[in-house]
Amino acid sequence: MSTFFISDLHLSQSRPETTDLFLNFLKQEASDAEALYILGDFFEVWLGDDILKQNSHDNRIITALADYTKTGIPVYFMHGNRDFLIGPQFAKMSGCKILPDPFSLELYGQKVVLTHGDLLCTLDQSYQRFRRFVRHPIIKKIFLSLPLSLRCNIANRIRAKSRQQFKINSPSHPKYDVTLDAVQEILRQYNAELLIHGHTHRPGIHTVSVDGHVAKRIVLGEWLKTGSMLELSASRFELKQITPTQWEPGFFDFEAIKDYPDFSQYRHEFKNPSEDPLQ
Ligand SMILES: [Mn+2]
Repeated sequence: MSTFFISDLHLSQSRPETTDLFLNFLKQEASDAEALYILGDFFEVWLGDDILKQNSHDNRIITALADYTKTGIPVYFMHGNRDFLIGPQFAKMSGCKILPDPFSLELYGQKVVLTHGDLLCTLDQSYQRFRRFVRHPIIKKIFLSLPLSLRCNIANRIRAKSRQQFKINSPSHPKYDVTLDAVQEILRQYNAELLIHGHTHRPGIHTVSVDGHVAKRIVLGEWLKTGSMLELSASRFELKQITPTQWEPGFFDFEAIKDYPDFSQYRHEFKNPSEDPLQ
């Protein structure tokens, strides 16, 4: 039995292939998971639970999650910067349990800390200020009380501004990645041996030294035509690529998949448990 972690699916009706990939993932790869953790930016944008009444795309996903959680597999959901307005109605309908960010737990004897990842990008101070502002309970309450058209308008303006920023600084600019200080601090604060996050779209497994101890940082990748997931069990962990299993006309794009990073390098087997730095 193993636990699955995903993030940064950015589900939206404009990218139906990613939605199909996720719905298929629930039925296939994740069908025998012990638990599924979704670490934020599950949706491209979320303007409030009340829009569910009029959005068939999002309803399809919620129904699939509800069917999945009804099988007895718990799904834990953490907010990302794009879907931090997901609220209790979503949780009730989907059967997901919402976790605070960050969240720590013990899994297979290891102390693990989970976070979406934006909190760790401490070089981007203006974003951190913006984050604190928009997540203030009063600001959230005011925003959610606005008419939907106005909420869309505000969200579009914010996105246009962030696209503009990307024109000035390329997405590979260090300010869009985590800082070593923030990583060490969160590992120290939770006394954790393993940190799992997404957000940066830079999948990988890193070793971090914290006060003389060795810890690991696993970064989940974004979902496009293929997906990224971490499978964690008592004896191994693997950062895997998820590919569409069924050929559908106009959907399975070999050219796009060819360019995707090779995930086989992220496979780790613990032949001797005592050699495992996480044990
Ligand atoms: Mn994010």
